[in-house]
Amino acid sequence: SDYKEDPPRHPALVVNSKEPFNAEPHRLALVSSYVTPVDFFYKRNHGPVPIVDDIGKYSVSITGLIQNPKELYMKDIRKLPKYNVTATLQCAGNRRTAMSKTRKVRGVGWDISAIGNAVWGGAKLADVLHLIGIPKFSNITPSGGKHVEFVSIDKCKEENGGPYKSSIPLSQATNTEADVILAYEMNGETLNRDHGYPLRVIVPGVIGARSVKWLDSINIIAEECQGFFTQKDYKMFPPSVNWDNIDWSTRRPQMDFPVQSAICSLEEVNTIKPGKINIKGYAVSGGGRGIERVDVSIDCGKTWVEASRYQKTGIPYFSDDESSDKWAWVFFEAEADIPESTEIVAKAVDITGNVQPENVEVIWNLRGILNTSWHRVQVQIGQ
Ligand code: MTE
Ligand code: MO
Repeated sequence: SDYKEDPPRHPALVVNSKEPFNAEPHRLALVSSYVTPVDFFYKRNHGPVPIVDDIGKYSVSITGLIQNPKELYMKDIRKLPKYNVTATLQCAGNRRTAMSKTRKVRGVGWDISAIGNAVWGGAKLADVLHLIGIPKFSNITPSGGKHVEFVSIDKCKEENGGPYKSSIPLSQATNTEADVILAYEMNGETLNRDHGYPLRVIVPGVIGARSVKWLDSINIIAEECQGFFTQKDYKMFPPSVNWDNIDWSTRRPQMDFPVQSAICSLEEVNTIKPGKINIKGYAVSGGGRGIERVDVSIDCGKTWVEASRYQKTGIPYFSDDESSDKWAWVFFEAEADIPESTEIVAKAVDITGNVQPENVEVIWNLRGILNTSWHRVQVQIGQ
């Protein structure tokens, strides 16, 4: 099969699906470094990893509702100012396995590690679009373009063998502050094949599905992308909607990620000796909204203590600190004395006061996306 050409992967990854390849790191590995090493960064593919072997010939075509369509080669993109944006990427399906426990959902099963934080190096999309004559901070082009569609090189069954694609609003694409990047580097190294070599989009603060890998073309279009992943997937439906009564047109494609947190220093069920334990995990919100607070409970959510927060080790994180990484997760940590078997819970609050929902039931949806419910782990006292 085409999967024979897929790149080698780190053996420590938990593989949720082999073909296409979907894998995540173990919980503890995830919080062992603020910038996730490439090898341990979750991999979410919808088809075989495409091969681009002649980088000199590789180009991105920019077409659609613009005056002068253009082919941009790697050298053209590298000529633009280079930015390094530290941004957390999270799959909308992160924590899906737990959502499936209340009622079955459809999709790849993920524990809590379909998320990672990387330094993405590349050109700003706003600069690329400026190069072809679209001013910064545009809402519409003279010919009526309002959305920017990213089309990949890969082929997936959801698109009947066609390429993966999705779109974002032109206003976001041309907003230099939104930091949308065409990345050719990840953590200071050339982007690897699994993560989109030679060029991928990074849309900070938005569900991973919009950050199209293996970029082939950029189309300026009037309506949002009509492809599968924008119209027939990655939409959040109410718990009443099932596969018999679903009407995809009634919901908008998910963009910003809601506030999320998870405990990574413990498994779902743990056996520990009575005494002190370290509760450590990540918290992140969408749209560049910082994390205001992380609350931790060691009595199933009856009482709470505030955890400490940091991005760089040893430096406390404050959501209004100019020097913090706006698009990146924060780690939280709390020490607790556990005398008896209990449930440990974490919930985060972002700067606008959004809080994670208490139960998964109230946000259950048939595609199993956006499980941002309070993260709960069980500890049992034993030997
Ligand atoms: N881009 C292409 N071309 N093909 C894909 O399958 N998967 C998307 C997105 N971009 C995908 C893609 C999804 S759902 C996610 S969560 C992220 O890429 C995953 O990026 P990663 O594999 O670098 O972690
Ligand atoms: Mo995803």
